[in-house]
Amino acid sequence: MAKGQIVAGCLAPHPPHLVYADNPPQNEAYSEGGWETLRWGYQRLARKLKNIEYDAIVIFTPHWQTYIGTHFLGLPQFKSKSVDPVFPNLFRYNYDLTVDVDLAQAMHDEAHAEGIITKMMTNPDFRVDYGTITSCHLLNPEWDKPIVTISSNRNTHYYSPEVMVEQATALGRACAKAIEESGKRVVLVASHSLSHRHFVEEAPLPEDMSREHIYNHSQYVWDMKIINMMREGKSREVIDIMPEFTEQTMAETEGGGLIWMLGAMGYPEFSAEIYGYQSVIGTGNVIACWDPNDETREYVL
Ligand code: 2X7
Ligand code: FE2
Repeated sequence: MAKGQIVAGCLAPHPPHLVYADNPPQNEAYSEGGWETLRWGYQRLARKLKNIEYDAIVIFTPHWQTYIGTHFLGLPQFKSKSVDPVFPNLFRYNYDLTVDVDLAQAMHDEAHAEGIITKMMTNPDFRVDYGTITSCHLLNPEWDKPIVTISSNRNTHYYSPEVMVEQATALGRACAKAIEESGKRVVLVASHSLSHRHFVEEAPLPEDMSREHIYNHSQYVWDMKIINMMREGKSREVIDIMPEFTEQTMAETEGGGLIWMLGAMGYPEFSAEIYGYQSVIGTGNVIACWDPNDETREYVL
């Protein structure tokens, strides 16, 4: 059997606003659009993924927060309605998704062997978080690939951002090993924004783009610093300054997604493809892809 491999790694932010703005049949709310820079960027990345042969999407989400260990979706199907607890006016999404349980179990076992506390989620009534649903919907609106969702253990809050770096790195190493041994071709997804200071009052019309802007210039400067490092292929340096970035910008990197993904990919030294940057309720969101294939890697933006 050929060795499995990671065929792409995506940094895929999950503001539910982007799904709301797209008006897919699965979502109950109706919008007049909005946040096109990110939505068009996502559409372009989704077209790229369509041209890559792969077996499963493995997604790490900060909105499935676990306090004891790292959990993996562990049943072949989950079907329910996902409602954003903060924005139920925008996101009430009926999902019906399939899970690659063999791959999830293999990752669980490898992570356990690394000394990480792990658990398979086998409650059929478990409600999948909106981070998973949003990023997966925008990257693959057809939902024609099975997924594996990995929870985010709250290391940053229990201990420190430095402990998060160590734990998420170990998890990335374990997942990479499981993928290699599975023989599968896998797309990794770190589902989160960058800087995370946001507004405190919603506009009467959420998609009123005259109200959308960053709320703090230093957050923007930090985001640009990180994005430039991604462009320059400095992924190890991105991880090195992650604790400081996370603390200063309240960044959603606190959940460990990017650390996990870049660690699993062996800290790529090639440029990340950038598909768009825009604020959503003031948070900083970049869509980026690390394509290990020299022939298909592009300069997008
Ligand atoms: O979860 C989110 C997010 N990360 C960014 C923006 C808006 C809402 O929800
Ligand atoms: Fe979020």
